[in-house]
Amino acid sequence: MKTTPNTKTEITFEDFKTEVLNDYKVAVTSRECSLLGRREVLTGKAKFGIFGDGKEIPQIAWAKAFRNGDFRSGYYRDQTFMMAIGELTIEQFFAGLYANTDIKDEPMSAGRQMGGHFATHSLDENGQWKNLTEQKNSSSDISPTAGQMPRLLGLAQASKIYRDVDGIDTTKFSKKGNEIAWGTIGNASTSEGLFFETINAAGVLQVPMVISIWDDQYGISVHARHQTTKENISEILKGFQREGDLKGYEIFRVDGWNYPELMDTYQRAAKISRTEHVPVMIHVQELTQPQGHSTSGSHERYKDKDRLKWEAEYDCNVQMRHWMIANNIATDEELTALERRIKKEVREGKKAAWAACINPILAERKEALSLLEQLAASSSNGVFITKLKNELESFDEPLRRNILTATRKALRYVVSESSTEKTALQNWVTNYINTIQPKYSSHLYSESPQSALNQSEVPPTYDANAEEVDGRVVLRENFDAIFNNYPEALIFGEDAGYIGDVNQGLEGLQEKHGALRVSDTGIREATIIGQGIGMAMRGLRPIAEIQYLDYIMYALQIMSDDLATVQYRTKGRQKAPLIVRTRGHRLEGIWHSGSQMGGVLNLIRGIHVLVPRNMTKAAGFYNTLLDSDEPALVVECLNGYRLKEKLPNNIGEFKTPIGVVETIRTGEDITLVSYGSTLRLVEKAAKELQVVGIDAEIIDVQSLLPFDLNHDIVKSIAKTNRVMVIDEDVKGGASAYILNEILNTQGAFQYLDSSPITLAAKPHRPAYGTDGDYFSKPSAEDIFEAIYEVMHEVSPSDYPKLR
Ligand SMILES: Cc1ncc(C[n+]2csc(CCOP(=O)(O)OP(=O)(O)O)c2C)c(N)n1
Ligand SMILES: [Mg+2]
Repeated sequence: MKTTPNTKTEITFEDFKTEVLNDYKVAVTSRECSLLGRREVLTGKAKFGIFGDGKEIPQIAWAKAFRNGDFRSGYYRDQTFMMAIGELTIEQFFAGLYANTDIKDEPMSAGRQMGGHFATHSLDENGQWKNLTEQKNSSSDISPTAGQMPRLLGLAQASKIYRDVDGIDTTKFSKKGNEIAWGTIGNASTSEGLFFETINAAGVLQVPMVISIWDDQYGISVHARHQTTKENISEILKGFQREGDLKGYEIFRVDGWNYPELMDTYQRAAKISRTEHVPVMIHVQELTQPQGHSTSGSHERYKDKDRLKWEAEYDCNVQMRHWMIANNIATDEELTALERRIKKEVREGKKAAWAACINPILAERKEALSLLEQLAASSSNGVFITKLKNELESFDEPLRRNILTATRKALRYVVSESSTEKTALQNWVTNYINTIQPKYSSHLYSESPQSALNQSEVPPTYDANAEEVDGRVVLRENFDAIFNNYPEALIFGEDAGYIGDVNQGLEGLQEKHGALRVSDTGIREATIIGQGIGMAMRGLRPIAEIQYLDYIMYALQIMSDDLATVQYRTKGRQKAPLIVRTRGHRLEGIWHSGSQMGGVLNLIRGIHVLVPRNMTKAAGFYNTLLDSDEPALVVECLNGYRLKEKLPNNIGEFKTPIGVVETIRTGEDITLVSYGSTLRLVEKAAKELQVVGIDAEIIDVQSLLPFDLNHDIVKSIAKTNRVMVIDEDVKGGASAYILNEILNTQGAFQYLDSSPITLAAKPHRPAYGTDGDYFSKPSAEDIFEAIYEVMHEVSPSDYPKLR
């Protein structure tokens, strides 16, 4: 059903006619899918529908300009484009609507995302890169409006890096950086900060990005007058237009119902962006939304009669039809016949998609029914079990939930019976859950051989007379090795380039490795992450630097919504192994010593969260991560750059393992669990406790996500029978997360002789100054006293009250 790309320069009128008719066919097919899709939701076969109706013709024009190797970062209106590039069939469209969990039927997300969220496969079934230059690529969509923008920046920047940086193996990723990253966004979503941040950054970076704005004057029910100054986004962005030597954008405006003009505009846009690496904006105006926003409402509620009348007339498919007739491309009768054929084709495709979705579930139900029948015959509670069986049998369109509800409830009726039928059903249920659960839960993290968990530790080694250097020097030497060893690695962030980061961990490296690989960015945390996501999706190994942990809040949304879900939402068919480097915890004042680790941990499941206690550990994490295919956040200790560390002699080679804790002090009386900057205070307190006869064991968590995969903490508690978790987040934050892991995952409660305790910071932000810190976060005295108090409870005579 694809469109033919516009490559020929001279074609006959017959060729031209065929091409235009084929374009119209794609547009009408897409529209029929939208119309029938809506009906499928309203009749209950599908849960929710959001479609591409009213935006068909510009997407046909765009598809013709889109080449192999190019990338899309768009949103839910782009179904016609996906069909036109040959990446979405009628059956696949409906498979998405029905949430078919088989990736062969539903390649966009294996049923994990609602329909209208598109993707292509960058990875094969083993998680290995496909050749992206030989296929048309779409990064996987997310629902938050404008959330596609930061990633778009990185997808475009990758072309620049591939074109301008020497030494990278580009085979699977780029042909001389000639790829365009194409973005789409709705008119209303341009109100989001992420849109403006991305537009500015792409203008600064001068990357091959073409952003189309689908303007239908509305964002659900809210009119442009509430969304956009002057109700016109390209009008207010005029200042971005490039002029002479002043670099900027090329900006086009075009009506969305004008087929020939759209064709021309997209070809011109592509040429400029591809050859000159200039960002282009195409404001596609006068679009419509024939069925309203989604299946959740009707647009008659907020559009007046005049608008509805105008929309019917200027429907882009209708206008294209007029144009074809007026230009002798087809007659009304021919088009009517074509439309009828397409209707039938879509109906048949829909039917096939439904069969593919429901048949496996019907087969599973059949098994369950047979087991229930046998159980009923053998049980004294047969009547009740038969009732469950009949209920399950009565569903015309059963869900897996129905199957499990019936079978699991049936087992309750035979709890005190024993029979082979019962054992058979028990085994079936367990096996069924084990088979089905991964359809919904796999691939939160990489399941490929390059998973970070498959990387083994390589300890740092030292010369006998190893030099003691500032921690930041260990990092700098290691980053230098990384840029030598991995030509595809690059780092960028605020002050990361010219001065080599605010703590000099990159000192001199821009001069050595070039301003494209060690670079300064604007102050724009969300798009710094977006740069990383997009470049990582195209085979580069970006390290995005967020200057301080406190400011990761600006980036957290995109880390949570986009980066953390890439593998999961594509069932392992896309990846973005981005390393996010930041520094945090204890320094000075409210915004330079935050430790909002609980929030971070809970929001970015899907990204590893690593909290090295010193710079050697941090460097080892970077080395591990570069050999793996997963995203991670590394939080360096902000107060550790000037502390002395021995310089290893295997810089660039030693690796800190992920998900492994380290016991940094052994003891018999209590296990202290902590991480990062707080550890130094815990160590100090432990030394002081030794003086009063309390022997504490200290464990450095190092890796919060994943957490202590070998369950070493519970082994320590089995010895000490007591545990305290200490950190500088608020109570209920990361310390609560850690305690939950220790008690619930590791089952430590059975070894405890004292109540488990968390010692954390005050609930307010940390106050400025040394005393501000002392009275806001756990101090060495707080830690000492809290542990002493535990031991006082154990033996008041040995440890009399301190105060
Ligand atoms: C961050 C965020 N806020 C709100 C929503 C709910 N929402 C979904 S679509 C939409 C309107 C988008 O309008 P527009 O960008 O013009 O795109 P259109 O649907 O008109 O093509 C809204 C408010 C969302 N998905 N994400
Ligand atoms: Mg809109």
